[in-house]
Amino acid sequence: MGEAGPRILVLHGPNLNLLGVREPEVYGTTTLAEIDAQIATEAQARGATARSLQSNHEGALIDAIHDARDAADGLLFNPGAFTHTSLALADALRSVGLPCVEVHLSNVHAREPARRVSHVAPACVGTVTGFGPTSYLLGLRGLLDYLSAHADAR
Ligand code: CA2
Repeated sequence: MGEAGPRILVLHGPNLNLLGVREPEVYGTTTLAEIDAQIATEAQARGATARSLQSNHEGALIDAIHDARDAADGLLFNPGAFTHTSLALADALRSVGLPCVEVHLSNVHAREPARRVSHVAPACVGTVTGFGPTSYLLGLRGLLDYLSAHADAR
């Protein structure tokens, strides 16, 4: 961990670039830029820094996870629908060994059965699901507390 405090990489998966623009009845009216600004403010208040990246491409997300090995101390990750399909993202998380918190806007357990399955969750230290944009802030809090508690291990 650097002197500037923990460095958090926030990753958003497919279609989340449309937040606040399409289907507000399902995913709300807050845009991704607004969520990223809230995360950055909250991170700063906790002495951390947060950088955000959204991609609709599984390979780009895998590359970002690999790059995070040297550039971040922890990951906050909404893998979108890749959550339910991607062993490759789970493998990438395991391969870098960085603590990751999985977050979802919707309560995936209250939706279709296929969304109750997460391939990513077993490679994460925890999951927050169902609180809209607040899921990210709760996840950030959990991740920063986890990093403080495990500071010696890194
Ligand atoms: O609840 C979540 O955060 C999800 O990761 C969102 C994914 C969904 O496939 C997961 O099961 C749960 C979908 C993101 C789609 O985002 C949109 C945003 C605006 C309009 C349409 C889709």
